Parts: sequence; structure tokens; C-alpha cells
Amino acid sequence: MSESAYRPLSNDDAIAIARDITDLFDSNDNLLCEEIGDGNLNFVFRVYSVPEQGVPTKSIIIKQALPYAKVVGESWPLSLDRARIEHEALTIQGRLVPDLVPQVYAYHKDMAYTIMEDLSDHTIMRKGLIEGNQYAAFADHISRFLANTLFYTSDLGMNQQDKKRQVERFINPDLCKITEDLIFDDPYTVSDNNNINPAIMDEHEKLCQDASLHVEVMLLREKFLTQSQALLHGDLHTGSIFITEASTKVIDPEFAYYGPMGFDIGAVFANLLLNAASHEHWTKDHSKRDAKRDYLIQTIKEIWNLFHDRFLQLWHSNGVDRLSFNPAYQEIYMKRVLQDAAGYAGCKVIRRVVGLSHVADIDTIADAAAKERAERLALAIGTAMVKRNREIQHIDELIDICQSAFKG
Ligand code: SR1
Ligand code: MG
Repeated sequence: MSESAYRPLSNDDAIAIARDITDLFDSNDNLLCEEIGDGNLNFVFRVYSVPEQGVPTKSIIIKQALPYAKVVGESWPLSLDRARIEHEALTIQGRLVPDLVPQVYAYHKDMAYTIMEDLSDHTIMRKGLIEGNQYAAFADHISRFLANTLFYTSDLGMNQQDKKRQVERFINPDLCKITEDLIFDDPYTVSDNNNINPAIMDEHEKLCQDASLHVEVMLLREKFLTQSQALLHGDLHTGSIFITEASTKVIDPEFAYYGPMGFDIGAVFANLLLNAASHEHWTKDHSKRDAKRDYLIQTIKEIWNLFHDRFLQLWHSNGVDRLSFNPAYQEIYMKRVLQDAAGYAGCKVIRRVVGLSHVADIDTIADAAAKERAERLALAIGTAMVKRNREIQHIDELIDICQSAFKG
């Protein structure tokens, strides 16, 4: 990447690019642009035509990587190569699950931007869940995303020499370092990165002093550092998912790298659990709170069961490794993925409560006492999932751990 050819785009640049590069707009379309990025790292420009009578608006998204983490500032430099990684991951996902990712129109290497489909007709799933919406097709969609992307990029589903070359293309040191620090390190120590509600300082003390918790976090961290099992999305939280009743689109795979499958599955579980914990604000209507939690927990179970069956189905029909069809091996393999999913889910829940970059599900709870209860609850769930991950033999046991934590 020639960094000298790079400059951050202005709104006018984005409009000019949209006119030049895509054939979506007519030369006489009146185009407007807004920078709508609310994430931690990038610029996101939405370029759209002013609707005229009888002509609906047309629009695209231009996502540009900045050479530093937007959430912190220039003191936290980040490689622009993540834009290439995101584009290549989107391309692979687009081949494997075309209906579940945005369509990509163009990519510019030096300027580190990708032009893609505008999904403004969808809602960010985190927002939808905070508003109390339920999405009946989500478990089906996300389990297919996980099964297809993880199976076909692993040694089970692709040529193993090609896979090694692919691992090399997805070495993503800067963004993996963010994960290694923010998820597997900072929450368990005193760090300037942490952001802790003063009311739960006692909980953070416990996180810092719990040696048996640290053993499990270190084992999960070790696997994150060393296991190139499949191409991960790498940051599959509900802010990386656009959704409607009928459609799910997974965006933002800039953290993509070859790692343990359970990390992506655990990210989905964690964000459903964080939302479940946030319903502590239903102080006057516990049946509403419990119904929302039941839906979220049942969704976790459904995602796992659908993922499990789909993954095995792909293995049977398209597996490339002869000895791997041994049923006893397959059972151990799937059990390990489930255990990893539980452990990583726990780590991800914990980091969103005490680390850098919280979730709106909990942070927007207006009542201080309800927010504190939600945070303590999330930490209880997260800690139990991490500590017990290696005991779990079946999805029902994972569900029991969550349900026991909710009951207190
Ligand atoms: C400095 S980036 C903080 C977080 O934002 C991303 O979405 C990842 O989750 C990362 O950990
Ligand atoms: Mg993101």
C-alpha cells in the first residue's frame, strides 16, 4: 500500500467518486453525501441522489479506513491494509453466502476504500434488539453464514495448500492486537483502556484477582493467537449486522483473520446475552423482561443447533479430508467448537462491561440502579461461561449456565 497516495475523503470527494466509479447515478442526478460512520475505526459516507418526482432515491456506501482508530485518535495508529482484508473477506463471503452480505461495487487499494450496497432499508440489529424487536429468520440466516463461511475456509472444506496461502493473505496483526488487548488482557488488569462504572469497581477487583478465570482466559487467548482453523469475520457483534424481518446482512469484516471458529459463534452469543442482561430496566414488568430473555436464549440454542446440523451436512457432502469423516472425530470437533463458542462469548460479554467500547444495550439504560444490575448480571454470565467452557458437552448445558446466571 502506498500510504503517500492516501488521503481522507471529504464529502465532495465521495460524491465525485460515486459519479466516476459507479454507473448507478446519471450525470444530471443531484447527489448529496453524509458521513454516517458511528463505529470505532472508519469513515462511512452515504452518497444518495435527491429524490425527484416519480424517481426514488439511489444510494451507495463508501467505507474508508483511517490510518488510526477513530475512537481513540491519531495516538493509536492502524494499518490501512485492513481495507484490503475487509474487501477480500467480503468477496469470499459474497461467494459463499451472497444473500447475507452487502454487494461490493469497487475497491481502491491506495485510498483504502470500498464502495458497496447501501443497506439503509435495514436496521442495525443492536438498535432493533434495544427497541425490543424479534427477528424470526435470524437464527436460520446467521447459522448459514457461520456454517458456510467457517466450513469452506477450513481444512475440512478447502484444499489445504490453498488454505495456507489464504492464511497468509489474512494475517491481520493490528486488528488482532486490538482483540488480544481489549478482550483477553485489559479487562483482567488495571488499564487506561478500561471504562468501568464506579458502582461496579468491586466486580473489576474480582476479575483482576480470579486466578482460575485467568487460566481459562489464557487458554482462549492462546487459541486465538495460534489456531488457524477458519477465516473468521472477527468482530461479529450485533452492530455488524443489518437486519429486517426477512433479510440479514453481515457487514464490516475488517477484523477478519484465520482463527478459531468458536470466536465468531461466541461473538453472536455474547451480543444476544448482553441484550438479555440489559432488560433489567423492566423493573415494573418482570414477565416482559423474562419473555425477552427467553427469546434471546432460545435464539442462541437455535443458532447452535442449526449451525451444528448445517456444518455436519457440508462436511458429509463436501468434506475434502478422507479420515475426517470418522463420526467420533466429528463429535469431538463439534464439541470443541461449542466449548470455544461458550468461552469466547464469556470473554466478549466481560469486555463490553469493563473494557474499551461498551454496548449501547447496557450503556443507554437511564436508570443507574438498573444499569448497575445489568452490568453485574452480564459479568456473572460472562464469568460463568468462561470458567465452565471446557465442561460443556451439549448446547443445553450452555443454556443452563445462562439461565442459572439470570436466576441469580
Ligand atoms: C479500538 S476498536 C474497539 C472495538 O471496536 C470494534 O468493533 C471491535 O469490537 C473493537 O474491539
Ligand atoms: Mg466494525
